[in-house]
Amino acid sequence: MALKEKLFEKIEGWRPRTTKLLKEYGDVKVGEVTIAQAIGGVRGVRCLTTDISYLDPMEGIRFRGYTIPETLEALPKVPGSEMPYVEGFFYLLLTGDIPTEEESADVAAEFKKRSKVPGYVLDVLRAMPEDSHPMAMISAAVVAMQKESEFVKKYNAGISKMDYWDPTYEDAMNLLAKLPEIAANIYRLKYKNGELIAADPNLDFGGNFAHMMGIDKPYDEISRLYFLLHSDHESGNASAHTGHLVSSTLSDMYYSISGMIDALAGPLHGLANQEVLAWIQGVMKKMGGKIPNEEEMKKFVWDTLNSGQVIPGFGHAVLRKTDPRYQAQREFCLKHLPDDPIFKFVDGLYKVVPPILEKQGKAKNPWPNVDAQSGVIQWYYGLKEYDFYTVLFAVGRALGVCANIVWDRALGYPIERPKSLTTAMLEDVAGIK
Ligand code: CMX
Repeated sequence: MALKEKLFEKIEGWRPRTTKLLKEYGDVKVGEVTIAQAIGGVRGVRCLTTDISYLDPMEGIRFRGYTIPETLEALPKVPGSEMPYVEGFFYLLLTGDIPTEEESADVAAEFKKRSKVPGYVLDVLRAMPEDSHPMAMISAAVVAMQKESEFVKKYNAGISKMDYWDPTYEDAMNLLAKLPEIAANIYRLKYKNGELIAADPNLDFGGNFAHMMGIDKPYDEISRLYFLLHSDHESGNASAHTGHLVSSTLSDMYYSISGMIDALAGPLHGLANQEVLAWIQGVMKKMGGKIPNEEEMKKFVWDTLNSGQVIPGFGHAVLRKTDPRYQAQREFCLKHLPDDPIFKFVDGLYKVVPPILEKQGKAKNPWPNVDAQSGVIQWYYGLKEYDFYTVLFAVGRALGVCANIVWDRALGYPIERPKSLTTAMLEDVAGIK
């Protein structure tokens, strides 16, 4: 069944569940909030709802109930490729169903129809200072397209609340279809003398992105894997939550995804993937280009910690085990680039860092996250400009956040507005005189 039709069927089936929970069980308690949580970044407070993915602290992410290996196994593959269509994966995120080959191809055709990037986006990108960060560029490119929003047009014409999901879905499809070209253009503008490569209408989302980047096979495979792995991590992480929060005001998809990108650009979140490579390069420079041995690595890790910095690519707010997104990329490396020196370095860190973080006794999770491994693969296949890495994360994350926002509208989630307390009020709650 075509994506939009299937989505509507799912929405109609889902709405009574949300309405029943709200109307009949609205007073049932989900949990309590401690002072540590009110001060400490709302960590662990269960106060959001999403059905697109769920993050178990020990097991890691499941997309619509499927683990990463199950997702990769179940989805229809691009012909001649080991990896699934990103387009089919978006079908899964939106509907919860594994698409058939035909349904996957339908979404690919829909994206193709909507993929032409307006000329003014390039003008905006070209007008930005040469030393603009690629994340600032993609955020600006997305928000520049805000005037295209179908939601805004329909809202201004007086659409019913029950139908908000429809133009929101249109905005999601229109925006996602353009992201590979926008991202590749940013790369070519910034690092390849502005020599852009035209899209190939015969290629899928991941394949076309690799083509427009100007990087040979198997970079198309990495792109598909990368976009899928980075898509969603339930809705409390900073980028997904920002997208949700912005859209909860009925701001459209363009504003929401631009905000999502801005949150992802912080070094404690998506930017950690560039930080990992920068850190490794820094160490190698100090070693005169040589890969440090285990003892030397331990010293660099302690030096970094003792200078008050975090070890990028390690730790997580929810996970308490090695991130399966790290594992999936590690398996790719073991298969395709087992002897690469940077991979060996990162693999060495996998042995060295967790016991040190445990000994230091601060990080609740000493294990590597998705960002520890992702730069290695990019570097190996020729993408050495590591301040571009988070843009790849952003294209992937947009898939999950767009799916979430369409469902937020479908289920009528209200404007988000947690309650603040003052320090004095917390002291009162604590019984401090
Ligand atoms: N290196 C050194 N110290 C770390 C650490 C790391 N990798 N991870 C956590 N800690 C420290 C924290 O800074 C904190 O120290 P203070 O008490 O001095 O403030 C303490 O351990 C407790 O933190 P936590 O509860 O374990 O972790 P948080 O939920 O507060 O933060 C995260 C999670 C990811 C921001 C943190 O682990 C970190 O900074 N990691 C390095 C950056 C990184 O890889 N980010 C990417 C995460 C994945 C993503 O979103 O892309």
